[in-house]
Amino acid sequence: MNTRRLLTRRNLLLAGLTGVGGLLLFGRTKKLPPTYGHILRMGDNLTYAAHRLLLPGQSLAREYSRRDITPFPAVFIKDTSDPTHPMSSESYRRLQAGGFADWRLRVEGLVDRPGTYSLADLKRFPARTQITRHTCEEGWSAIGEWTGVQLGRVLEAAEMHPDARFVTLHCNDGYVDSIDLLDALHPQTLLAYGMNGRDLSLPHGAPVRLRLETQMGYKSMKYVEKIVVTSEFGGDEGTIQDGWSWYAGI
Ligand SMILES: Nc1nc2c(c(=O)[nH]1)N[C@H]1C(S)=C(S)[C@@H](COP(=O)(O)O)O[C@H]1N2
Ligand SMILES: [Mo]
Repeated sequence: MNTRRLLTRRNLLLAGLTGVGGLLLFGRTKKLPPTYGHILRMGDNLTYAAHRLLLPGQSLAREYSRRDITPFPAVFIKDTSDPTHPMSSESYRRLQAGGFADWRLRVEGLVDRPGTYSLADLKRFPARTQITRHTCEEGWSAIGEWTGVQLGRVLEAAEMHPDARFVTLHCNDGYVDSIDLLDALHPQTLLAYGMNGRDLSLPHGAPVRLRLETQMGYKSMKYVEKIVVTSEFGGDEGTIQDGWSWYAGI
């Protein structure tokens, strides 16, 4: 195949829904199982294996239409009385008042191009909008419209190393959690900056939150400010320590 055809094919793939993930995952998936087998708790491991077996590749979460959108209750906000919580913090409110112009997202770890992105930088990537159902482990669910950049595109720009396996996200309220590359590169996994046609609000995680449509609501991290690519399982501080399962596939 000549270079031109290769490039065309690559562009076509990138334009497609599964392009980013498909390209990057090729040749990587076979390296995944041993890591999980050793480190995950048995229950997680079984759920994980079952999902990966039943839903190979990148099956999409159901998408809804505009008329299905429900008013989104911002129910899961931990203790916002802590003055450092983004909902209460003076400096965070100043950041918001300035349209988050001074906000930055850091991408680092096992990447050739670590970097710092402004909100405007993220908005320069192609945007994706999807209407999906958020399901909280506490028993409520709601449908909302999300707009953002596919996490896979940002990871692609960062040029991950071949041994990359996990992506850990750090949030301004101290929440830290990780996902595997399959979920990170899933076409519906977004760094979302818009909700229901507006800028993401502070209760919902402004300026940027993760939308992870393949797992329960608590994995859709709000106030994301650092992304670290790793080869080892870790960054589970936000879930396993709280008694929640690391893998919460739906
Ligand atoms: N940084 C951060 N992200 C978070 C949480 C949180 O407390 N902090 N709560 C999680 C939980 S349990 C849920 S159900 C959703 C709630 O999202 P919403 O407030 O937009 O409805 O955010 C998730 N992401
Ligand atoms: Mo939740």
